[in-house]
Amino acid sequence: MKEQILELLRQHSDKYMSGEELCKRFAVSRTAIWKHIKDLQEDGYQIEGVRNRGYRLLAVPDLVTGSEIRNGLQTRRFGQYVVDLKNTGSTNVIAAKLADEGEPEGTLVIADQQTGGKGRRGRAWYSPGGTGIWMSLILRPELPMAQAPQLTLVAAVAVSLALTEIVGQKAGIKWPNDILFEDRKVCGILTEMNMESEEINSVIVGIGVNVNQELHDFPLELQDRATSLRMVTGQRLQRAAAAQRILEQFEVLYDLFLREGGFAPIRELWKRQSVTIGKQVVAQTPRGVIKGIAVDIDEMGALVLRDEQGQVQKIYSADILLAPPV
Ligand code: BTX
Repeated sequence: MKEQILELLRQHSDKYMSGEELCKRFAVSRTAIWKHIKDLQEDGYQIEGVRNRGYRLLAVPDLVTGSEIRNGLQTRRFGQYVVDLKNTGSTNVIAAKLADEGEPEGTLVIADQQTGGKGRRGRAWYSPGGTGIWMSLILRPELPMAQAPQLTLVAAVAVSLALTEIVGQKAGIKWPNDILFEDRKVCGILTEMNMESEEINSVIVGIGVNVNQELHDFPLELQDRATSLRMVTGQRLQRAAAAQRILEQFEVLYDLFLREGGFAPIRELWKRQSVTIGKQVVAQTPRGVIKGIAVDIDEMGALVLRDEQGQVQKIYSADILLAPPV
C-alpha cells in the first residue's frame, strides 16, 4: 500500500491529498495512512502534512527503487518489472538466478550497493552505496550464439547515447565495453550468457555507471582513470532518471538489432560514438599482444586493426589500451 500511496501523491503533487480521501481509497484508518507516510519520509521522500488539507509530495530522494525506476519509464519491457536491492554481491549473479527461474526478458535487477561487483575476467567493479547505477537486465534473444557478444556493443551504444544526452557532452565508446568521458571510465558493461544445448537461454547485461561520486570517493588506484556524471557536469543527478534513459535507449536499439538480424544497423551509430577508431591501440588478446591502428569495426562487431606490419587483423576479444591519434 505504501507504493500505491506514493503513486497517488506523485499524481497529485500539485495539490494536497486529504487524509480522508486516502483512508477511503484504501479502506484503512488514518493511523494506518500516517504510518505509511512516515515510512516514506524515512525513505527520504519529502512529504508535507498540513492539518485540514492533507499530504503533499514536495521532493523525491535519489533512490534506485522499482517505484522510482518505473515512474514515467517509456519502455514496453525493459525495467517494467524491477527487483531492487539495498545491498547485494552482484546484480549479474541475482539476474542470472532469476533468469534460470524463468523471469521474462526485460526484468531488471538493480542495487544501491554491490559488495562483489564484477568486471570482466575476474576483475572487480567498485560499486559503493548511494552513488551509482548498478543494474542487470535479463534478455532472451533468439540469436546464434556467435552473435551474443554483439549485445555488449548494442548496450554500449545505448549507454553512450543516453549519457551524451544527459550530460550534453559526447560519451565515447572504447571497444568493447567501456564508456568514457575525457578518457576516464564512467561506465562498464559486463555481458554474460547462459546456454542450454547450444542455444542461448538468457543473456545478462550488467551496466555500472558512476553517477554522484566525487574524485575522492574513488579508491586511489581508480582516481586517475575513473569519472562520474557529477564530476563531468558539476551537478548531482537523480540516478533513477539516468537509468530510465539508458533503458529506453537500450530497448529501442535492441529491438532494432533483433529486427534487422544483426549488428549492421547499429554499426554506424557505434562508429559515431566511438573513441577507438583512428587511434593507435595495444590489444591484449587471448592470442597475444597486437599493436596497430584501429581502422574499423566489422559487421560482426570485431575490431579491425592495421598492425605494425601493415596487416589487417580482426579482434574478437581483448582488453585495449588507447594512444592518441597518429
Ligand atoms: P572491466 O573488466 O572492463 O573493468 C574493470 C576495471 O575497471 C577494474 O579492474 C578497475 O580498473 C576499473 N574499475 C572498477 N570499478 C570502477 C568504477 N566504479 N569506475 C571506473 N572504473 C572502475 C567492466 O569490466 C564491467 C563492469 C560491469 C559492472 C556492472 S555493475 C552491475 C553489474 N553487476 C556486476 O557485478 N557487474 C555489472
